[in-house]
Formats: sequence, structure tokens, C-alpha cells
Amino acid sequence: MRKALITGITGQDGSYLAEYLLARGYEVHGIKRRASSFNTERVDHLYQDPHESGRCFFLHYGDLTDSSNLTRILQEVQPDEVYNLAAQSHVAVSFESPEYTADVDALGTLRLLEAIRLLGMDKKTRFYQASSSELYGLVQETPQNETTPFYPRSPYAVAKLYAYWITVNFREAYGIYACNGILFNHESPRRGETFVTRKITRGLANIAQGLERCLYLGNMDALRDWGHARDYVEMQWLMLQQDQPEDFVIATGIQYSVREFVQMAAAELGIELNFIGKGLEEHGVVQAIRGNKAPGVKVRDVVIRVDPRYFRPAEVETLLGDPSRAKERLGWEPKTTVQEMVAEMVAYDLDQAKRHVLLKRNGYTVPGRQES
Ligand code: NDP
Ligand code: GDR
Repeated sequence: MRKALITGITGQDGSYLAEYLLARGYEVHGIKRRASSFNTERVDHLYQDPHESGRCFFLHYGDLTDSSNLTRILQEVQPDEVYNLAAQSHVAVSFESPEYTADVDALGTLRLLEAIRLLGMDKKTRFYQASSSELYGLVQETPQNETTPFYPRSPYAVAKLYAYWITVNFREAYGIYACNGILFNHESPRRGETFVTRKITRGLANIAQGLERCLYLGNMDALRDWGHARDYVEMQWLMLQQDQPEDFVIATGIQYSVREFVQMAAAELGIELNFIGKGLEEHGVVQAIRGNKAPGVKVRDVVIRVDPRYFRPAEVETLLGDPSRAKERLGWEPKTTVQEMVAEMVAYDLDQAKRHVLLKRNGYTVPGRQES
């Protein structure tokens, strides 16, 4: 039975990848962080009772900032494949915690690679690095492919740039089978609630159910190439099954704005939006009102406002990937359209919102929610 070790298994991609590998007959090991409350919600359905025999899913406490811990886990597990998905993955947060982001996202990658090398596992263990389209930042050409120059625009992207190159360096210097998946944005119902797509589907579902009044967003003109996380983890596996290690761009090749994403989600919910704002105007400016009414309507009709707190010190305005190499060499293509993905995310968040309405109606408090 082949063994895989996934860092970041409790995250969006980690949970889909674990499902994918288990379905392919792997023994799957994951690293989870110690937290003061449960943080394994995305993989709880995969949990197997440690008292039962025949287990193929294991979680280990660990952290990418702790090399002794990473070395011990690697030595114990002896994985055939390591998927390094763990990261402080929020671009805006990286401006607030730049040093921590560098420690985890850049040095964490080095710690794993160096542990593989020092343990003498460099001929046995294959390594996947979760690289990012954020490397392109201030884009130098469109669409972006594997040869497009990088221009990172955030502490997150700069840290990921180090991780990208240290992965290439260990491949060239020590012959480790190591590759970078340069993945463009990918989303799902399991996406963290503070990334823009999930914030929109969750916020609008709550508005549709009367749980919230208004959704506050930042730069609605930002353009992204959004795919589905479930499709993208298949590519992570495929990259480790080739004869030679190579880096690949994974994207759909189609771009939408944040504003268009709002429109798609609203349409799924049957919310009629009248967009009256445009661009990055001053605080609280109205972007959209509900229903087909003229501007100057009552405050209760306003459903989208811009809040500059969500602007970034340096923004990545546009990203569009060219996945031709992945299509040609790996036969990979995304299966889910953005419209299908939006529908899936909205359906999930609407279901959650309805549950919360039921709880409220029966006098229970709804955990972790803010009414506005
Ligand atoms: P998530 O934020 O959903 O998951 C990140 C994971 O990393 C979580 O399991 C988190 O644990 C874990 N983690 C964070 N810090 C540490 C640490 N110090 N030590 C150990 N584990 C840690 O990210 P995604 O699943 O969306 O993304 C996976 C990877 O792919 C990330 O590296 C991300 O930067 C990269 N990426 C993502 C893209 C996307 O669009 N989703 C696109 C391109 C790259 P916990 O659950 O405890 O917080
Ligand atoms: P991104 O994703 O920064 O591309 O990084 P995010 O969803 O956070 O932002 C996408 C774009 O939307 C704009 N935006 C907002 N973003 C957030 N989070 N909240 C808002 O209210 C909001 N309003 C507008 C942003 O300014 C940005 O332009 C994601 C992460 O998963 C990274 O880990 C990964 O590497 C990249 O995708 C590819």
C-alpha cells in the first residue's frame, strides 16, 4: 500500500486530496495543528477509530515551524509521496503577519525538503509543493504560463516564491523528485469563509434568509481565474506520477471579476441585484441594491457596500492562467465550470443559512455568526 503524507490536511485542498488518495488505495497520513478547539471539521468524515484494525487514515500533531517534529513524522511514516499544502494562505493576513507567513510558507517548505534529504529519503519520497498564481502578482504577460516571469505583490507571495525556488533547487541539487503546482484560485463549499468567493456565497445566502442585511467587500474589479478544488487536487496527484518531475500551471483559462462572481451567486439565489456603484469609491459606497429600484432607495435595500478595510496595500488586479502544458502532458482538464461551482457553493451555504434560521426560530443561539 502506498503511503502519502499531507501537510495542511485540515484545509480545503487537504481534505479533497485525502479523499482522492484514500479512494485510490493509499494509506493517508496528515499533519494537524494543535488548537484549543476542534479543527478537523473538513476531514471528520474520514476519521477512523484508532482502536479498530485496518486503518488507512492517520492524523499526527505537527507544525511547519517545528523541524524536529517534521523530521520525526517523516521518519515514522516513511511516505512515498509528500504533499506540502500547509500554509498561512490568506494574502491580506500576510501583510499583518509577514514574519510568521515567511516562517511557515517559505522556511516550512525548506524544513520538509531538508528533512527528506537528511533522512536519506531523497530517492524514495516524491514531493509536491503548493505554489500559487500569486507568484505572478503584477503580471508581466497574459495569460500566465510556466515561463511567465514572477513579480510577487505580498509577503505571502514572496514567501511562496522562496518555496517555489527551494523546491526547484532541491530537485536540481539533490535529484529529489520535487515539483511545483502553480495553482490559480480554486474554491468549493469547503473554502475558508474569509476568501472572497465563499464570503460572497455565504453572505448572500444569509441575506436571502434574512440573517444579514449587507455584505461588505473590497476591490470588486479584481479579476481571477477560478476553478474547483476537487478538480485541482487530482492534478496534484498526477504531477507526482510522471517519469520526470516538472512544474505545471493549473487553471481554467477563463477569468471573471469579483463583481461578476457576486452576480452569479445572486442569480443562483434568485436575488435581483441592481448594480449602481463602480470602482473603488469611498467608504461604504453602495455597490448594489436589491430589486429593480432606482438609486436613492432606502438603506434596507442595500446589499453590497465597499469597505476599504478589505483593500490590500498592494493588490493583484488580474490573473489568468494558461494550462496548456498540463493538458498536453498530463491529459488534465478542469471538469467543473465556474457556474457549476457557484451553484454548489450557494446550495451549501443556503442549506447552512436555513439551519441557522431554524435554530434561531427555536430559541437557540447560532454559533460563530455576526448579525449585521
Ligand atoms: P487552507 O487555508 O484551507 O488550508 C491551509 C492548511 O494549512 C490548513 O490545514 C492549516 O491548518 C494548515 N496550516 C497553516 N499553518 C500551519 C502551520 N504553521 N503548520 C502546519 N499546518 C499549518 O488553504 P487551501 O487548502 O486553500 O490551500 C492549500 C495550499 O495551496 C496552501 O499552501 C495555499 O497557499 C496554496 N494555494 C491555494 C490556492 C487556492 O486557491 N486555494 C491557490 C494556490 C495555492 P488549520 O486548519 O489548523 O488552520
Ligand atoms: P487571493 O484570494 O488573494 O486571490 O488568494 P481572495 O479570495 O482572498 O481574494 C481574491 C480577490 O478578491 C478581492 N476581494 C476580496 N478578498 C477578500 N478576501 N475579502 C473581500 O472582502 C474582498 N473583496 C474583494 C481581493 O482583493 C483579491 O483581489 C487566494 C488564496 O487561496 C491564496 O492562498 C492563493 O495562493 C491564491 O488565491 C491563488
